[in-house]
Amino acid sequence: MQGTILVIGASGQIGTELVTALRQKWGDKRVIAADLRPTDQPELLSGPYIQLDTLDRSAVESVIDHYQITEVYQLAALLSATAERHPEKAWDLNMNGLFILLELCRAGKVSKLFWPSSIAVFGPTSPRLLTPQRTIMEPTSVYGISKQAGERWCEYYHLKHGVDVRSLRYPGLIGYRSAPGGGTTDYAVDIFYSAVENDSYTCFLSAGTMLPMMMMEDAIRATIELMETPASSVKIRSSYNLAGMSFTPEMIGQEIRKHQPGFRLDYVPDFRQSLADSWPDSIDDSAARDDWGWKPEYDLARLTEKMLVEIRRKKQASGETSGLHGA
Ligand code: NAD
Ligand code: AKB
Repeated sequence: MQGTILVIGASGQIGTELVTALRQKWGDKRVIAADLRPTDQPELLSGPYIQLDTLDRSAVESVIDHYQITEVYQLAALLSATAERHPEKAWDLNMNGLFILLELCRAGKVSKLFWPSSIAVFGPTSPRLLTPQRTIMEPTSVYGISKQAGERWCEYYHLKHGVDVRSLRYPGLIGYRSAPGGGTTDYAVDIFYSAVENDSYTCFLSAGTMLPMMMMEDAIRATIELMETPASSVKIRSSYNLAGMSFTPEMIGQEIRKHQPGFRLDYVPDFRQSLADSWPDSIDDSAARDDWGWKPEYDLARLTEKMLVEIRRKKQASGETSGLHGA
């Protein structure tokens, strides 16, 4: 990679981890982290961090010029649950945030763009099991509609203008370094914090809701691997299906009980249930495997162990820190 990278939406769940991984690879100064919000997170402040509204085209362009940006990761979006509450804002951010970047690529200001899609592009009429790369896609959520439209725009800009845009349909992402924001799959992160803190959890999805999921480390690796693939091998310019594992809340509960036998799981489904019910159970990601060698590393057992160990470690460290402050 030559030049400088800009990550927009850097303070979010994925951004925080992606900035860390990119800085480890390319150095702190070559990765510019940007978000609407200010931050006090040390991992984001290890290199340049700027406050930026991705919907302000001239501000985005100035940043690209100033830092001589060659690659952009556009992560700013409203996720599924928040988008249902704010449809207009979601459409504006999820669409125009992408559109501005596609236009800047077309104008030759940026040479490569990453934009994430989601399993939410599928809907109740898509095949639920091993949902294929190309199939019926009739999303019923505001978020899914915006992601599907975004995919079409990405492919259009590639075919019509030769824009080098790359995308993954992420499943629900699970990590311990950063908190999720406004998604339907967030329960699969919350459950681990609650298990460590309270040995119990009340889930907003029903016990048998099967969804595609992935450990954050796998998702970050997939993102960087896709961006490093030679352009000629990136055959899909809408977005690649990407799979890690599939499980239900009850299945994570059983896995947690292997480490905490007394763990209690209750269910009070809310409006997010209907979003989850419209999404696939599992994903066929053979195109990603064939085109650029994708292979996940984490299964549910490994993910559960890692989440519990790391959250306990974090809790212990913050307890030790607050003890020091209190002394
Ligand atoms: P997040 O909500 O945690 O982070 C989004 C970030 O964007 C936030 O820090 C927010 O402050 C920032 N932002 C919002 N409006 C902005 C604006 N106008 N200008 C600049 N920044 C702005 O989301 P995430 O989980 O990190 O997801 C990132 C991307 O990945 C999104 O496009 C999302 O749809 C996609 N995705 C995420 C998941 C997942 O499980 N986390 C799954 C599928 C797809
Ligand atoms: C959400 O639940 O909204 C996201 C996603 C699957 O896109 N995690």
